[in-house]
Amino acid sequence: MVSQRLNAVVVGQGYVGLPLARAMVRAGISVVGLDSDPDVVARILSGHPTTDDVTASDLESMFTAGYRVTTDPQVIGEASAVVICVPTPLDSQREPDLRDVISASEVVALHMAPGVLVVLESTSYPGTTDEVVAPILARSGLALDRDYWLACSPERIDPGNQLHGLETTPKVVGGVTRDSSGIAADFYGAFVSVVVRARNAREAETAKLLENAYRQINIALVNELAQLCHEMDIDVWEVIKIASTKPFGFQAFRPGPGVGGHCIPVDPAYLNYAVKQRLGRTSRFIELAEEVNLGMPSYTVGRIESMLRRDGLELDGANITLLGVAYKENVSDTRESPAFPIAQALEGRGAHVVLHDPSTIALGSKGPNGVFVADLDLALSGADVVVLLQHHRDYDIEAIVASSRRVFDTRGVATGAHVERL
Ligand code: SAJ
Repeated sequence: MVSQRLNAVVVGQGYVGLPLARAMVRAGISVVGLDSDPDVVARILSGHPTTDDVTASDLESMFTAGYRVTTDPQVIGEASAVVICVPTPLDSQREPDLRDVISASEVVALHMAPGVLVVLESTSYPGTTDEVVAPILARSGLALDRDYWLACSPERIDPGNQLHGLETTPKVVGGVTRDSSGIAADFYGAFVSVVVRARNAREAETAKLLENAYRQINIALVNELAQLCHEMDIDVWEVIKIASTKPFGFQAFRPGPGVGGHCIPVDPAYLNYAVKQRLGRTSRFIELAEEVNLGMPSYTVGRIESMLRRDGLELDGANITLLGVAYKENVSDTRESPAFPIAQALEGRGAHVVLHDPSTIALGSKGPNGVFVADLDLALSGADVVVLLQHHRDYDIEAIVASSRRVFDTRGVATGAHVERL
């Protein structure tokens, strides 16, 4: 049984780890956030959350309830549960980069004491918990299912989602053994309303990748449909609106300028990697979806060019304003944002690019291309084309249209004689 020390260490205090720590604190669990980045720890200690989903007042309440944050891994030795929430990006070859998972597991193995449950929440390919994390923890000399337990519980945080939070989203848990599954399910049951017990870690890992491959593929479907409809002079936005009236068997996805974030463009590639490694072939669906979605930034640039050319203008020398640097609406995170490849391509064609986003964080993380302008009116003034990349709630679309010569709308929300939609 997990030792009675009801306390937890959450490794990684980013968009997954910090909301997780908050949920545990709210359930009365004593929580320490452990992050290897001193800047992250300093930022949290100064009362600034690392994710939009946790507010400064949440953080204050967490500290009042005893939450601590540190870079000192010694805290692992007193924990009854350690949850690993570190990034699992792709490397330059678009293959899984498990360096953070490996180093976090090594730190846990070095400091863990008997009676601890270890959980991997980072999204990874089937077999990561069993074949990467488990052997590292075994180096501790402690015995699985006697001294410690190991499970996987893939994160399901939807950044910016006001409706579904961690506590109210069913939590999948899969242990490397039956005992570990049970222990992990009991642990999560203390602060999540519904725990879904997978039979093992692999099924839990694969379920997560299905969830995100499903989104990537369906987004690619409507991105391709948008291009086909444009050429057939059919309004894809109306088509999706009509199809959405079907109350069953259809979920609306919408075209966009590209697929960003640290999940949808990344996680399916982890599944494809496992398929390649184990079966020596690839998932054609995932590869085609990647090709379509990764092609959307250049398709968007092509449409902007056509729009200018209809008025006798060229990209070269044009003033273009991009609205929305974050990777999706109403978030400030810019990871994998399509704004960057679009800005780079436009500048490569000689355009002068201005970028705007309502969130200062997004502005602070400027890419190598384009000039950030914090004031919207200034960003709009003089633009030959204003491109709406993200439909942030702070944007008054009608006012933007009224202040622009031309608007290229990639989100299907603007109307007007000088507005063109993706
Ligand atoms: N996008 C479209 N069209 C759509 C939906 C999304 O172009 O119809 C774009 C968005 O603009 C964004 C990208 O795709 O650039 C990803 O958006 P997303 O909302 O699908 O992805 P994330 O990464 O913000 O959050 C998702 C979660 N989203 C939902 O379930 C709605 C969920 O899949 C995961 O919990 C999370 O990734 C994760 O952490 O895996």
